[in-house]
Amino acid sequence: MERPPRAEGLRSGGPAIRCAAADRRQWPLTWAGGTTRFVGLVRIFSGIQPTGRKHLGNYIGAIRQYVDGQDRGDPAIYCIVDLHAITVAYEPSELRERLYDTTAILIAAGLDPDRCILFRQSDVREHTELCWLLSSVTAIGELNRMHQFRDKSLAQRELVSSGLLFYPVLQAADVLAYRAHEVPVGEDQREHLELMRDVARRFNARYGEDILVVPEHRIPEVGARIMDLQEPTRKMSTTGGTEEGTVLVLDDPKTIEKKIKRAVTDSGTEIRRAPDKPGVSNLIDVLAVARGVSPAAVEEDMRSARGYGDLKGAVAEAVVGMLGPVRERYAEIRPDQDRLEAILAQGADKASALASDTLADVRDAMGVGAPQR
Ligand code: AQP
Repeated sequence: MERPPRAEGLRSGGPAIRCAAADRRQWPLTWAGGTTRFVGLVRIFSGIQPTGRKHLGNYIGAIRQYVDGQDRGDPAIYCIVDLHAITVAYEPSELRERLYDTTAILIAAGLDPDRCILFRQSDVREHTELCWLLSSVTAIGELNRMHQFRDKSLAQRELVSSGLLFYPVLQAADVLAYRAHEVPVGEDQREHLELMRDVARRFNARYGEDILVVPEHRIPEVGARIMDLQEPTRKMSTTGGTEEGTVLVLDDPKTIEKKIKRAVTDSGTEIRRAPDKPGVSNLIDVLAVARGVSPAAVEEDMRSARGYGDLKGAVAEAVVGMLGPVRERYAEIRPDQDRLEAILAQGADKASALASDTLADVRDAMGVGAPQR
C-alpha cells in the first residue's frame, strides 16, 4: 500500500480551524515554523465501541460523519475499540460477536475499506503502549473529574475498574498515535477531546514541540446530542437510556415507527425548537438530519401540520428511509465473518504502519528503549 504522507511537523491551526463548517474545502494547518498552509485533506480518526447495538444517536452523531470523512481523510481511520469495552462488566464470549456486528454495521452504513482504514483496536499494540507513556503527562485529578467516569462508575455494581478511570488516556492514545487532525464525535465526547488536547500539549511542551498533533473535534451542528425518545432530557444511550426511547440502527421499520410514535413530547401543539420543548426539539433535529435540511426548514415545513402526530409520522418515515438500507445491507454482510476478519486484519496492518512511526518518535523523545539512531 502506498503510505499516506506523514503528519510530522504539523500542528493543528488553532482557532482558524472550524470543524463544524461541513462545506469547508480547505483546512488551515500551521507548520512547525509558524507558516500556515491551506490543505484540502486532513487526517481523521475516530473510535466506536463494539456494542453491536448501535443506536440513532451513534448513527447521526458519529457514523454518518465517518462516512462523510472518507473522501476528506488522509487517511480516514476508524477503530472499533474492544479495549475500551472491557472497562465495564462484559461477557468475553460475546465481545467478538458484537465486534463483528459493529464492523458489519459500519460497512453497511457506507464505510468502504478501500477508502478508509477500519480496524480493531486490540490488533494494534501501539495503542496500549502509548496509553502508558501518556499517563506520565495526565493528571489523576483531571481523570477523576470526567463526567463519563463519574456516571459510569456509579452504574457499576461489583467493581469500578481503574480501566474506567483510564479510559480517556487510552482514547487520547488512540487518536494521538495517528497524529490525527480531526476527530468526528458526538457532543458527549467533548470533555474527553479537551483532555486529549491538554495531554498532547503537555507532552509536546515537555518532550518536543512537533511530536504530537493537537487534534480538533468535529461535532455536528445538528444531531450532536440525540435525546432518548422517552426521556428527552437524557441523551440516547446504549447503557443508560430506555429501551422504548432508543431507536437501534438494526430495528425493523415497524419497531422504529412504534418507538417514534410513542415519543414523549409536551402538552402544546406548536412544532418549534425551544428549551421547554426537549421532545419536540429532538424530533425536529432528527427529521432535519434524516432529510438533509436545517431544523428551521423543518419548522417551516411543519407549519401546516395538524399537531405532533404529523411530526412523528414524518420523523418515522424519514428515519425508516435512512436506516432501512443500512439494515438490509447489514443482513447481507454480517454472515461472512471471514471477510469481516480479513477487512479488520488488513486495516490493522495499515494502522500499525502509521502508529509505529509515532511511537518510535515518542519513545525516542522520552528516552525510553534503545536509541533509534
Ligand atoms: N445520543 C447521542 N447523540 C449523538 N451522538 C452520540 N454518540 C453517542 N451517543 C450519542 C456518539 O457516538 C459515538 C460512538 O459512541 P460509543 O463508542 O461511546 O458508543 P456507545 O458506547 O454505544 O455510545 P453511548 O450510547 O454513548 O454509550 P453509553 O451507554 O456508554 O453512553 C461517539 O462519537 C459518541 O459521541
